Parts: sequence; structure tokens; C-alpha cells
Amino acid sequence: MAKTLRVGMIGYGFMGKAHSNAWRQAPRFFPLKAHVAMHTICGRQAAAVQAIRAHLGWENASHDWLEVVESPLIDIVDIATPNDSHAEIAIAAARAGKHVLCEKPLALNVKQAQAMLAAAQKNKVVHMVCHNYRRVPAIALAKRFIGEGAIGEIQHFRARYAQDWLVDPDYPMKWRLDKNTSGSGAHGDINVHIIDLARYLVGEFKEVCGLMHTFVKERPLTAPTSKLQSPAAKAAEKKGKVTVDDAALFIGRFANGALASLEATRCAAGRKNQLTLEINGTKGSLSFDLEDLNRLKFHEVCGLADRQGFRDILVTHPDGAHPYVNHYWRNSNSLGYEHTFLHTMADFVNACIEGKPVHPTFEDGLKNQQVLEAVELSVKKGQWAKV
Ligand code: SOE
Repeated sequence: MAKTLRVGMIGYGFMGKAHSNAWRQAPRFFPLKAHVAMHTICGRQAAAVQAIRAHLGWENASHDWLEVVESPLIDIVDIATPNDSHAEIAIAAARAGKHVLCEKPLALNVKQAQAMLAAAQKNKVVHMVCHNYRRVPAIALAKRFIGEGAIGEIQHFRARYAQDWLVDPDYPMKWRLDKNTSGSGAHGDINVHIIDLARYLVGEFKEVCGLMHTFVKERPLTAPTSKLQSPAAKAAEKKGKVTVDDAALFIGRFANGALASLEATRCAAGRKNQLTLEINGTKGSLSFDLEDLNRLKFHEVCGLADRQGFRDILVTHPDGAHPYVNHYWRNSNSLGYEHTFLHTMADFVNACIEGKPVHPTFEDGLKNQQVLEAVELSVKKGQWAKV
């Protein structure tokens, strides 16, 4: 009889919705080593959590995270809260002996990330950061190709994560625009995803040189009620100071000698959630675009000049050829954003039962945080920084 792992999820916003869906659906597709019980959802606003509980599929609601984390009825703590509470919740959960899954970025800074890793290691719990893009089947396939030497020695890693929700200067202040709650802007929110993929696919960074910018320095505290605001209403609007970057770019060098070029922005008009990667090696190249996430482009250097070019691999083969895919549909149907979370939860649950580390661990979260901080230091000093 398989064991049941009872989950307590703290947070119920956008990520709370993505995680709830994954906890609910992962057992329906994957042969997990444990049953999953969606035991308790928790958030600060008691009425709002209670209202959303049944909708997202949880058995209980709570507004006291410490009670959830310390409850003997909980085995896994899933942290989907704003970044400033990750450290406190994760450390308390590890001390209570709970396995911890934490949203990215792991922490506000390196110091917090170190304390989180130390707590998880000391209490011997399974720990993982929710960098869901590692588990896009096409990315997992790229990792396999690189491991098999299919593109040879890597020379370039190029990545861009572009969104456009901050192009509008009337977009109101949110916790993500305040350094105290978020740590940084596009940098910690989306650059961290491509930093994580760079480390996963290529290796550790050695040094970086960055550029960060805030295009809109003040924003309305609340959303304007109408787009047709009178000049007087606009002038009377209360504004808050944006204390994080809108865009963060950097170049860098990996320890293995490969060169990196990464760009993250929330001000790329027309780009909704574009994450592109291109990796060039001595024997070939790989290319990926999250807005077309079922495909991986693969170029192999070969002797026949007239046949050179990128091959387009539809990563939906159900017979075990492609990672994760055989657990879904018989006839190669496409997968989407939400499935990356199912893969994350499935691997995490199995690791909890096996008591084995599951990537990306808090150690990866810490290393990602070190890259984030090195870029910030480079920007501050106007020079290259060692990671
Ligand atoms: C917002 O920029 C956001 O929701 C990120 O926080 C997520 O990590 C990313 O997957 C989508 O965009």
C-alpha cells in the first residue's frame, strides 16, 4: 500500500493556481510512488483563501502558515508566496521535518538562500526550487543531447526572456515592483529562469558583466479605473516608487570556457512570455522558444554542405523517445505550460519517497542567487564581477 504525502501549500495567487493544478493532475498521469493529498491551502486573507479552497481542490484552508508548517498532518510544504517570505517559511518547514518545494527565486539574496540550504541539509529533508522550465520535454531533451555529446563542446549560450506587462506606464505598483518584497525585478523573476537553464545545460558561471535599467520609475498605487482619465484625475493619482529593474542583461563566461549572453525584460512590447535559447557547440546547435514549446531545433554539423540546416523535432513522441511525454496521450498531442509543473511535482513526490535529491535543489537556488548578485555587483561597480 503506497504511502500518502499530505501537502500544505502557502500562497494562492498565480503560482498557487499553477501548483494546485499540478498537485491535482500529476497523480492522474504519472505512476507516483505515493498518493498525494491536497491537505491545506494557506494565505493571509482568511476569507479569500476559504473562498478559493474548493475551487483549487484543497481539503482545508488556513490563514496561519506556521500552524500549517508545524502540523503533524503535513508532509510537504509548497511555498508559492511573494519572495520576501520564502526564507522564513522554508526554514521553519525544514526544522519541522517537512520536505520543501519553493517557488523561484529561492530567496531575496544569497545570505537567505544559504540559510535555507543549511536548514534543509541539517534536517535531511528533500528540497527543490520550482524552476519548471527544466521540465519542458524539449529542454529535457536538449539536456540529453548535450550529455550525449550531440553538439560537441559548447561555445555559446544565448537566452532571452521577454515579457511586456510593464510597457504600460499606468500598470500599477505590485509587490514585484518593490525591492523589499521581490529582491529584484525582471532580474530575479525571469532572468533567474534562464540563469537556471544556463547552469543546467552548460555549467557554472565564472564571471559576469551586467546592465540593468528601470524605464518607468513611478507607477500608480492602484489601477486607474478608466483608460480615459481626465488630466485632473491623472494629476491627483497617488504614485509609488519602483525600486527594481524593468530589464536586466548580462554577458558572461562559464567555468568550461563557453560564452554567455542573457537578456530579461518586462518591457518588450508584443512579447508575452517569450523564452528563447540557442546553444552552439563544436558539432552542432540547439534552439528553443517557449512560445512554441513542443519543438526543439537541432543542427548537426555534417560533411554534406548541401544538407546542412536545423532539423525541427516535435518533442511529443509517446513511446518513451521523449522525456515525460509517454505519460500523456497515445497520438503525440501537444503539451503546454501547465504540464511543466506536473513534471516538477511528479519528480518531487518520487524523490520524497526515495529520500533522494531532486534538481534543482536549494543548492541550485543558492547558485542561481549568486549569479543574480554577481550581476548586480557588476552593474553597481561598472565592471566585471566574479561569481
Ligand atoms: C511573471 O513574470 C511570471 O509569472 C514569472 O514569475 C513566472 O516564473 C514565469 O513562469 C511567467 O511569468
